[in-house]
Amino acid sequence: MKLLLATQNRGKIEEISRMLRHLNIELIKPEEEIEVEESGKSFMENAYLKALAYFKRYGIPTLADDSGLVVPSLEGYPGIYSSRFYSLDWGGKEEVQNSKDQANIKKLLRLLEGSKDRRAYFKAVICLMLSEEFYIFAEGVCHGEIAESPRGSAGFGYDPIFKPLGYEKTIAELPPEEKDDLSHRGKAIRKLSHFIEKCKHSIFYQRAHSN
Ligand code: ITT
Repeated sequence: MKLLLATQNRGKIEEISRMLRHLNIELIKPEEEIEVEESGKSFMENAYLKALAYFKRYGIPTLADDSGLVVPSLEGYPGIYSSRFYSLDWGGKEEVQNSKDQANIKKLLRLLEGSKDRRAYFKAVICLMLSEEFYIFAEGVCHGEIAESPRGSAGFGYDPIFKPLGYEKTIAELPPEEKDDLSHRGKAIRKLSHFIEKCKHSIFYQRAHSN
């Protein structure tokens, strides 16, 4: 079975590949960037839009992840805008100096300066599309709080400022496998991996008959 990972985010590719390694399926990384207008109002809608765009281009089972960091004291921002939070007018734009991730982090810390309520959660919705008519979703959430300053170098995105519930360390200070155990993406992927395992042979069967 081939499974296309419908994302341009290298951090996601690394994590999802690691978590599906045991299934022994061929994971395909997109060769070209497909422009997807993430016009949905929820993680679920955007995960669907990404899966559909890549499925239409490649025609093989496709897995898309839409995810982000939700901060209740900031009206839920960055939320579905997490990857381009730095560029939003909401909260004031942040200039990109080194990387977009760093600009996002800088903006979030600025907006939370002096704030006592630093609760936050990561959410991931994953869409597995087997055909344009047959697709399923799984979601995962990871609760925690925003640290006062960035620490650690593992992971990507907001990991250096996110402390999972019960941890003093940020996710970027944890080994990758520990992130997988507790992360939003890990939880969502584990819900789906049983399904992928069960259907991987029926997909071979369908493909053999369609050729
Ligand atoms: P694709 O759309 O190509 O998958 P993207 O990075 O734009 O890549 P999203 O629109 O889903 O993906 O935005 C997700 C953003 O949320 C991501 O860029 C990070 O800023 C943040 N994020 C999601 N999961 C994260 C994680 O595990 N650790 C840190 N930040 C995360």
